Amino acid sequence: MTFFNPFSLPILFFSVLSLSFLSLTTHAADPVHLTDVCANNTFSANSIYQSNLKSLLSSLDSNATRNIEFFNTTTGQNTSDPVYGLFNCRGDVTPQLCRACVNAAVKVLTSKCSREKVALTYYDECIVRYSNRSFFSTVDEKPRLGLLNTQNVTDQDKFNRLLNTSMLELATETSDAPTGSKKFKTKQVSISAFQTLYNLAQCTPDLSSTDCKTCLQDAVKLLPWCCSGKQGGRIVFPSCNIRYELYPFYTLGATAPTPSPGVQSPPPPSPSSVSGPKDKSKLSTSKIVAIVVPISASVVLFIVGCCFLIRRGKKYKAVDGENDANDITTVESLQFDFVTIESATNKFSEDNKLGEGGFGQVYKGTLPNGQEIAVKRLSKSSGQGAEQFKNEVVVVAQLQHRNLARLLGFCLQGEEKILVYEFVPNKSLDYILYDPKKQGLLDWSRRYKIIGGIARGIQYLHEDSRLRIIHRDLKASNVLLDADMNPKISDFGMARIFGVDQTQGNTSRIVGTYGYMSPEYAMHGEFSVKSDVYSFGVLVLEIITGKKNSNFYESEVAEDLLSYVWIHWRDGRPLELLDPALGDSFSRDEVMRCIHIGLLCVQEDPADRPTMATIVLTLTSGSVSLQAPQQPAFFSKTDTNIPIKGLESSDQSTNKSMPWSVNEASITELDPR
Ligand SMILES: *[C@@H]1O[C@H](CO)[C@@H](O)[C@H](O)[C@H]1NC(C)=O
Ligand SMILES: *[C@@H]1O[C@H](CO)[C@@H](O)[C@H](O)[C@H]1NC(C)=O
Ligand SMILES: *[C@@H]1O[C@H](CO)[C@@H](O)[C@H](O)[C@H]1NC(C)=O
Ligand SMILES: *[C@@H]1O[C@H](CO)[C@@H](O)[C@H](O)[C@H]1NC(C)=O
Ligand SMILES: *[C@@H]1O[C@H](CO)[C@@H](O)[C@H](O)[C@H]1NC(C)=O
Ligand SMILES: *[C@@H]1O[C@H](CO)[C@@H](O)[C@H](O)[C@H]1NC(C)=O
Ligand SMILES: CC(=O)N[C@H]1CO[C@H](CO)[C@@H](O)[C@@H]1O
Repeated sequence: MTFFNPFSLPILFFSVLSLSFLSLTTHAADPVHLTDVCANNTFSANSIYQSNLKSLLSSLDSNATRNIEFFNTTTGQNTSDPVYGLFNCRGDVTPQLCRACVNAAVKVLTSKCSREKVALTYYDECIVRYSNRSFFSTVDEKPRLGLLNTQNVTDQDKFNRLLNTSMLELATETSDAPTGSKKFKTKQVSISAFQTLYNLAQCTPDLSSTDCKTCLQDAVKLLPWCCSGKQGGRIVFPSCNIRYELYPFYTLGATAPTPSPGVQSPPPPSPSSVSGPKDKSKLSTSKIVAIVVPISASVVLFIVGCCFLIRRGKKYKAVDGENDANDITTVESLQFDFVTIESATNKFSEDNKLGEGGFGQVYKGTLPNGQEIAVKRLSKSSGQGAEQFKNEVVVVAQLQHRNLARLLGFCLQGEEKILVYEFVPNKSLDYILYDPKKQGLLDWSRRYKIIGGIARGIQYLHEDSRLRIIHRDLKASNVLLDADMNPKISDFGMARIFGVDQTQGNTSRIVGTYGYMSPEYAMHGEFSVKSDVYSFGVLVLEIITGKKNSNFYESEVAEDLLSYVWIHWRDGRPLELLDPALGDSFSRDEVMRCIHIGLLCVQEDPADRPTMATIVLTLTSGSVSLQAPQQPAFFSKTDTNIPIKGLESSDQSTNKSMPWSVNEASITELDPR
C-alpha cells in the first residue's frame, strides 16, 4: 500500500532524532545525522530487488573509500528490478569525513529502511539515497527538511532582504559550475562591522546548471517558511541544499589549511573560559577552529564569551551553595578509579556493551565486590571542565528515588568522562513494548504500574528534589525496567552534567528526541516542566497503544500517533486504541483515565497541561475530575494539501502539522505538495 508514501503525500514525519545534542557532544569528526526517510512500499524478502539493493549499498559503501565526493550507480540493469543510488558529500568536508559519513549513512539505511524500495538519509556532511526509479540528473525537492537556529536576529527586515539577495546570488554562482563538476559554493557577506552572514549552497553534480539553479532558487523561496527572523537555517532537498548562519560553519576558503579529522578546538585557557555552551555550539560543528576567523566574527565570539562568563559565574555560585548545604555526598565518595572501571567492563569490550545513547556508549560491568553496574562512557568534548563536571555529578547523585536509575559515581581519566549507574536488568521499556515476542510480558496491571512509576519519578525531579530538574529527554528508551518490571528513569540531570544551563528556559541547544518534544521546545527551544509533561503524555499513549509515536505509519485514520488517539477519543471509541497484545484483561476505568491524562498532557498550550502532581494524584486516587482534553498540538489532517507558499500566511491555526521546521537541533517535516 502506498497511501503513506512520504514521497508523494502530505505527511508529518516523526523521526527519532536526538541530533543537536549529539552533534555538540560527539567527536568533531563524527558525521552528524539529521534524519532519514523510508517509503513504505516494501519489497519482499529474497526478491531480486533485495539482492540488487544489497549490492548497491555495498558499492556505495566501498566507493566512498575512493576519496570522491559524489558517486552514482545502478545495480541490476539487466534485471526486472534495477536499483539506482548515489551519495554526495558536502563540498568542504575532508575525504575521511566524507567516507565516515557515507559508511554511517549506509548503516543507518540498512537497519532502518531494511525493506523499503525508496529511502534517503540526510547527514550534515552527506546525503545517501536510493530508489527503484532512475533519478539521476533530475531535480527532486521532496522530501524536504527545514532546520532552524532558534536564536532571533534583531533587525529582521534588513536581515531577510540581505539573506534573500545574497542567497540568490550564491545560487547563480553555484549553478554556473559546469555539469559534472562540483556544485558547491560558500559566500560571506558583512551585515555590520560586527556581524557576518555565512551562506552555503550545494547541488548534486549530476544536475545541469539550469536544474541546479531552479532547485536552489526553490530552496531560497522556502527560507521564510522555515527560518524567518532566525540567526541560522537550512533547507535540505534530495537534489540541493542551502544553509546560513552568523558564524562560520564550513571550512573557510581554499587557502585555509584543511584540518585533519582529529583536530579539536584548542584547550581553553582556563576552565571557566570561552568553552561555554553558547560558543561551543557554534564552534564544534564547524571545522574551522584552527583557522583565523575574520575579526568581526572574533568580536562576536568575544562578546558571546563574556556574556557566557557572566552567566556561568552565577551558576557556579548556585552549585557551591548546594554543596555547602549538603556535605554528606562528597566528590571522593563518588569517584571511581579508571582501572576499576576498565576491569569491571572487561576493557569496555563489545560483549559488555548494552547500548548507545545520545550521550555515549553504555557498558555492563561487575565490580570486584560482585555489584553489577552500568557504565556510561560519555562522548568526548562535553562543554564541562573537570571541576564543574564533578560538582554536577555530586548534585545529580543526590537525586534518589525508587523510580530513578541511581547514579553511583563517576570516573575521570584525562579527556575521558564516565558515569557509573546501578545496573537495571530488564533493559528499557522500548525493548519490551515494541517487540512482538516480548510485549505480552507487559499486561495491563504492569503497564499501569509503569505509568504510575514514571509519573512519580518525574514528579520527584520536578517538585520534591531540592533542585528543579527538567528531564528534557523522557522517552521509552530512557525508562529502564528492574527485575520486577518497576520503571526507573535514566538520563535525568544530563543537561546539568553536560553543562546546559537549566535556569534559562530557552536554549539554542535542544536536547530532546523528536516525537517526544513539545511544540514550544521543538520550535522555539523553550522548555519548562510542562515540556516533560508533554513527553510523558506521548509515552503514556505509546504504552497504551503499543505503538511508537516516531515512524507512525500504522493506520489509515491518521498520520501520527497523537492524531490517531485523538480521533478515537473524539469518536467515542477509545478502547479500540488498546494494544491488541493486552487482550481482554484490563480495567476500563484505568485505561480511560490514562488516555485522558495522555491527551491532556499533549495539548498545545503548556498552561493547559496538568502538573505531574495532579497526574500522580489522578492515577492514585482516581477520583479527581479532569477537564476535557483539547485537540493535541500535532493534530494533523490527512487531507491537507496546502501549497508551500500559502504556509507562512494562511491557516496556521488549523494546520498544526505544518510549521515543522527544525532547529540546529530538531525538526523534520515532509509537507504537502
Ligand atoms: C564502486 O562501484 C562500482 C560500480 O558499482 C563497483 O564495480 C566497484 O566494485 C565499487 N568499489 C570500488 C572500490 O570502486
Ligand atoms: C550516473 O548519472 C548519470 C547522469 O547523471 C548517468 O548518465 C549515469 O548512467 C549514471 N551512472 C550509473 C552507473 O548509473
Ligand atoms: C547486460 O546485458 C548486456 C547484453 O544484454 C551485456 O552486454 C552486459 O554485460 C550485461 N550487464 C551486466 C551487468 O550483466
Ligand atoms: C517503484 O515501486 C513502486 C512500488 O512498488 C511502484 O509503484 C513503481 O511503479 C516503481 N517505479 C518504477 C519506476 O519501477
Ligand atoms: C523570537 O521571536 C519570536 C517571534 O518573533 C518570539 O515569539 C520569540 O520569543 C523570540 N525568541 C527569542 C529567543 O527572543
Ligand atoms: C527575494 O528577492 C527576489 C528577487 O529580488 C524577490 O522576487 C523575492 O520576493 C524575494 N523574496 C523574499 C522572501 O524576500
Ligand atoms: C499505510 C501502509 O501502507 N502501511 C503499511 C506499511 O508497511 C507495513 C509492513 O511493513 C504494513 O503492515 C502497513 O500496512
